[in-house]
Amino acid sequence: MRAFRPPGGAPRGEDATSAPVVSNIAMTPAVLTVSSKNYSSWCLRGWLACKLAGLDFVEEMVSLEDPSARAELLLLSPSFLVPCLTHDGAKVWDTLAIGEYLAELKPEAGLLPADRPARAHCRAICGEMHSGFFNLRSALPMNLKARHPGYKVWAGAQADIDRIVALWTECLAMYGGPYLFGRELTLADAMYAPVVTRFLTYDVALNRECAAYCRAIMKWPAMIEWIEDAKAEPSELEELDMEF
Ligand SMILES: N[C@@H](CCC(=O)N[C@@H](CS)C(=O)NCC(=O)O)C(=O)O
Repeated sequence: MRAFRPPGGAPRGEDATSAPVVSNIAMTPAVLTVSSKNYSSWCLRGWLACKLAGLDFVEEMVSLEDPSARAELLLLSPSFLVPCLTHDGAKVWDTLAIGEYLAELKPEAGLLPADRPARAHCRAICGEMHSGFFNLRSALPMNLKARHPGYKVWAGAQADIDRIVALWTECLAMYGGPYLFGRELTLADAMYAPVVTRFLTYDVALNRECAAYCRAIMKWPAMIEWIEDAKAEPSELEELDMEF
């Protein structure tokens, strides 16, 4: 595990004229705590959202199997879950909340579409991912190193796949692609990126539009970077029967 930094960084604003305080703030980057890059789909989402926002951040990698790391994580993230973003006195330990925090912090980055109905649509499909698709998430866990050609998907997971294909197809038709909300990546693409990798890992057949969308996401430089790191990770879980 890499060392933790104290949450929040230097106190600010006590003496606005003090040069050392100002330079200290500038030197304190945001910290995103993540776990396995190969298995942790929520960490991938949070990390992509930070990249999309253009946030200056450092990664802290924790092993959730290490008891001392878990104890430290509990101090940092009351829910015991990662990803957790620590930035400028704020501690955010839920992926959707991280996305909303970043959208507020960096409105110019366009994590949420500018158009109000599109923004509402984007929030709705992000929420649907965050709170749903349990069958897909448990039956087809993210594993970036794996490939399962001809994988047999059971009916419950297929219903989730059908719903995702329907909502992607609708977005791609409404906003013109190549991303879910048009020409620019948004939080929705970060939320569904681990679904793209699952579809590739488990050889899920897709319509032409959705297959093109998957290709576009796999070309996103941040995705390429994360996947390279994931493939270089030494640890492998022998059995994985639920989303991690
Ligand atoms: N709803 C949470 C889910 C986060 C989550 O389940 N994270 C997993 C890793 S992907 C975790 O921290 N699990 C804790 C553990 O395995 O003990 C979010 O949106 O961030």
